[in-house]
Amino acid sequence: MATPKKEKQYIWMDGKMVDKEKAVVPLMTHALHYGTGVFEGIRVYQTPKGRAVFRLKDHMVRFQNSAKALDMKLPYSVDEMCEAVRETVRVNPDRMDYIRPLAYYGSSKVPDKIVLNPSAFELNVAVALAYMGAYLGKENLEKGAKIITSSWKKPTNESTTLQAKICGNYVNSVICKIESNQLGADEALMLNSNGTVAEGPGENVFVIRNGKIITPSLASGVLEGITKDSVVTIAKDLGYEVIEREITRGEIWIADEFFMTGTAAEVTPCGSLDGRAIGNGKRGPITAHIQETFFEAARGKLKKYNSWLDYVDKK
Ligand code: PPE
Repeated sequence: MATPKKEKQYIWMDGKMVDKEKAVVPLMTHALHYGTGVFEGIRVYQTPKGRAVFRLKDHMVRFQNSAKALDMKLPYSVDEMCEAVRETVRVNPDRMDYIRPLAYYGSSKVPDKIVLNPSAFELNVAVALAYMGAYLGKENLEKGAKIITSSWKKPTNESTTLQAKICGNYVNSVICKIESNQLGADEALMLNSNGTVAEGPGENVFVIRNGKIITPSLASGVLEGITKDSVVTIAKDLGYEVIEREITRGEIWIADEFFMTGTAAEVTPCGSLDGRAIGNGKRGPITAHIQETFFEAARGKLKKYNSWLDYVDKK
């Protein structure tokens, strides 16, 4: 393949680099009707050594695991998917900071069929790029986001697997997101059906009380966040105690600090819940410490976390 020109955009589709305009899917795609796709979200950061993909392998391992939930047999290995991602970043414009791998059930192999069981449908895999910027607003990275408790609950661990990033699961997140934005908030806080705190529509959550950092475990109905894992590692390295346990909504009102983490959200402090200030209503000192370290690590400024970065630009 000739090296594509930089100003154009490309999407990797089933092993080939395709012009973005030509990367289209048929209307009778199974995933469009039933949400039978799995996806990832990965950041690309600018570093002194060019662009770097953050924790690429960990994301592609999770991608393979998500696929298992829908009994998808991906025709590409983790290493092959990592290379597909690197190549897609290389051929696309520099400003694209977010990677979206997607595997989905496509067209029926039996003519004219549309049925729930996806076993007779093609399996397609793609890697696309997007521009994300600051997910909950640039100013909120300092000021703190406004969040509300969603009136909708997270699906339970009994109704689906929340450890997999299944497209259809995200309808719940979309409903919560619409509700929070319509009520003037930046983001929703989702409780589980036990009434304890789960996570945001696309973020894990952390509460800080008396210098200790607390985050819900998988049993609360949360995704195994890769940013969460990075933040836990950083927090421990900085000497903080990190505890995984259930969190109640009421605890957030008496917390000193509260923040959300995610690939898109990075480390975003939250200043208020349901109109009431959390702590002093601003980004707190521990959140700031962790956030600053996280950004330095992601931007290739801390040797210690260099193994988290996959440099894509050949120098
Ligand atoms: N919980 C959920 C439900 C979730 O979707 C994400 C990622 C996280 C936690 C944090 O996981 P991690 O990215 O591995 O730290 N949400 C992705 C999708 C966001 C979107 O709007 O789309 C993301 O951040 O890329």
